[in-house]
Amino acid sequence: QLPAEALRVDAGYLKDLLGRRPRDSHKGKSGKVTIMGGNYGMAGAVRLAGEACLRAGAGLVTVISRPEHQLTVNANRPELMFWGCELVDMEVYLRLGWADVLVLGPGLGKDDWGYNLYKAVGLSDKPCVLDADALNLLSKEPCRQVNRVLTPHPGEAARLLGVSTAQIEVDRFAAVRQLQERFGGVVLLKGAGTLIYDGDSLVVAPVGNPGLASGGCGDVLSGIIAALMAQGLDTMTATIAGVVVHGEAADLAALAGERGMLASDLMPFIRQLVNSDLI
Ligand code: NPW
Ligand code: AMP
Ligand code: MG
Repeated sequence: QLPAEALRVDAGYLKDLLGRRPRDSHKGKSGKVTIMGGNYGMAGAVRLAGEACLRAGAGLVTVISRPEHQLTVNANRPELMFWGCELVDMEVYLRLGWADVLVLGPGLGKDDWGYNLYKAVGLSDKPCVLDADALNLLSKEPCRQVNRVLTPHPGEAARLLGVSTAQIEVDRFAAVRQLQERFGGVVLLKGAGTLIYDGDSLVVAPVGNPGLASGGCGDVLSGIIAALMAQGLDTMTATIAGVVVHGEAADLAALAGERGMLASDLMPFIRQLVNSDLI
């Protein structure tokens, strides 16, 4: 049952949203994003988030990951900048200062390396997107923050609220409200019929398709949202638009079949959609 106050969005939401780049634009003006994660075995997660971030229009994207992951992150994607971080020290804080927007979580893992990056982001006042393992860390050290987007799937939402995944799914509207009340900012509850709530507006985005039910698709979404924030959209608008771009890209990719669709298959369509208000 859709609450009366819920706003449904679809591809029409992208109309007149980004506009044409000014003639005098340059990479520094198109938004700088730093994406952190990619612990052992999960370098692909930050590679996917980084590539999606570039395709959604960010001017400069830096990935901070394990040093041994540089080749994986940059293979066939040399446009991504990379900083290999072994120890989380003062240099990390300086590098966070460079970015307009931070993403923490894709493939971050649960060890001290990930935890130290989580603490560094917590001390920064930058707008950020927290996804994946950053949400698992947040569930252990809860804190409220305004300038932040949380992107849990139902399993992560369950950890954040200390309930089962089934309890989240039985009333997704209640879950997204509770998450926002407890943690602040913009909360995006993933799944078929994504919900977005900022404490004021409740948005339902029935976009995308089951082709998205494969590894890496959520990592792509976090990169898209960060790119839109870095291009000047406020956190709520960027989150809604990001979900729409992601879902519509999935529908275009699924023309070749939902089964076997890969997160990487979304990339060319992300570019098409962030330019779609110009067509
Ligand atoms: P169940 O089984 O139903 O109780 P995890 P993860 C639930 C990285 N990745 N509806 C479901 O629970 C990520 O970025 C790296 C209902 C499921 O078993 C993370 O850092 C990749 N339930 C890390 O891996 C590609 C749902 O949550 C459980 C649901 C772990 O992330 C893959 C899984 O959650 C991946 O992105 C839904 N729609 N969705 C790479 N190439 O490097 C999820 N659940 O344990 O947090 O594991 O999401 O795979
Ligand atoms: P993650 O679980 O973090 O990899 O994120 C998966 C992404 O795919 C989220 O944006 C989900 O909303 C989306 N997704 C997964 N399954 C479906 C589905 N059956 N229909 C629509 N979107 C889905
Ligand atoms: Mg995920």
